[in-house]
Amino acid sequence: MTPPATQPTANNLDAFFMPFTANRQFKKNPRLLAKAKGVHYWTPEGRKVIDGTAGLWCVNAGHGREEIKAAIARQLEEMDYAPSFQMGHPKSFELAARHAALLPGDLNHAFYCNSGSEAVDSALKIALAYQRARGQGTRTRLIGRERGYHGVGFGGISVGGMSNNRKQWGVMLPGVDHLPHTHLPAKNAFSRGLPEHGVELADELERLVALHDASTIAAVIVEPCAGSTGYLPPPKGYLQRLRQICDKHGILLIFDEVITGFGRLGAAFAAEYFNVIPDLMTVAKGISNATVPMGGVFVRKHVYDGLMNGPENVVELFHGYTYSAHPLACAAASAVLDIYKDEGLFQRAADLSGYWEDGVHSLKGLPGVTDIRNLGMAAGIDMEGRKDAIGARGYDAFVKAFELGLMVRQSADTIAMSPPLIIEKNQIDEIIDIAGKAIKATA
Ligand code: PXG
Repeated sequence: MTPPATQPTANNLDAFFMPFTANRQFKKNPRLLAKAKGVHYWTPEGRKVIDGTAGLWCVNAGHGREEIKAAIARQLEEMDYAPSFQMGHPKSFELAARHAALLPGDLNHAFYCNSGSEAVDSALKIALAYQRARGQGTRTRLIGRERGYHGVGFGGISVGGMSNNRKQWGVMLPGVDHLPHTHLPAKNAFSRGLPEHGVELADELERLVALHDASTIAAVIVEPCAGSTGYLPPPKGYLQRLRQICDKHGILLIFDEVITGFGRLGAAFAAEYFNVIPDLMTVAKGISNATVPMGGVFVRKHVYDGLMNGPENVVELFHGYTYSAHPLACAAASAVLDIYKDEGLFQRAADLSGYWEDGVHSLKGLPGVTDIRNLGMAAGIDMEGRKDAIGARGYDAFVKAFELGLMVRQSADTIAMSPPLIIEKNQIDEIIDIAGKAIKATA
């Protein structure tokens, strides 16, 4: 028998059932990436593409980092795998202590998993288990937010608020409600940084408490800045208000920092940036610079302690993954922390964010651009869509940008950009230039 070809060729793209992709459209005209270094990708034909999205908001320290590669290789040599159920390996404890030291407030325990979706479902389960352990077992309701993205597990899509990610799956988890989203273009269009209007949208949580009663609500989960839906920084004072209402009613606050964590806002975490400490925080992506899949849930002392209340010989949380704290992921995550620290990348992001803001807002006035938003090293650009074809212009702009040598993300007719934090000013100029051309070409 002839062995199967190893090179992707025009006639063997069929077997891979691609995630979040129009498979048939893609396979007719594929966009392939074959090599990456620094802030660039190269296609198999050798065409250079600047990475305006840090992969999928995850390669914060840039591609092909030798230090991470070396750490993973060393770990693979030493020990490929060890279980974390009733066993342990040193690097997982070391990494958790390092994360605890980096985290604000008393967020000082780390639960590890392999993706943002797992982090979210783990956090929701920890929240429910905690409420039960403290004698509040009637608190089973979970509150998310419209336009929220919390990954693709059943918990995550239930609290999530993007209809395309929900409508195929029926009723999902019962007992979930949603806060309204915070996108108010009529009042806040072209805000630089935090939008002025909308703090009162946090009070909608009081309305949900009045409706359901606090005794039925376990937790609220929000992204500090909604990412996937097209980047929506929170209105001024909004997260602080949510924190106050949660405290008042004994509701846990979960920040999904899968995108905002590890430097995107110019601080280690959004919790630090906003000085609002959630009870639980979910992370992934930048935790390992996307080299080895990894996610995590960081929990505050009272949540961890609250779960340590039964007999000492009984498992406190019947939850975990074969690959929780995988040695290769821990080695990578530790090397990434060294890079973030040694290169001062979070501060670098803070220092560059003004230049980035000026750059993205220079696109105001291009045909059909209806809003531009930014915070830290990310931005969202809304474009007027085509009549009866939601998302068609956004898709065309994404393809055009790729043809012109820039990778952006598209959500309906919104373009999102979030470059690696090692980006240089002249490379920001290049990103803005190409994004502008792609927007113009698709008007
Ligand atoms: N929470 C948030 C806030 C996310 O942004 C997840 C959870 C899920 O992570 P995993 O690792 O399970 O994918 C995410 C993921 C986009 C895009 O285009 C964003 C994500 C994933 C893919 C695409 O904006 N975010």
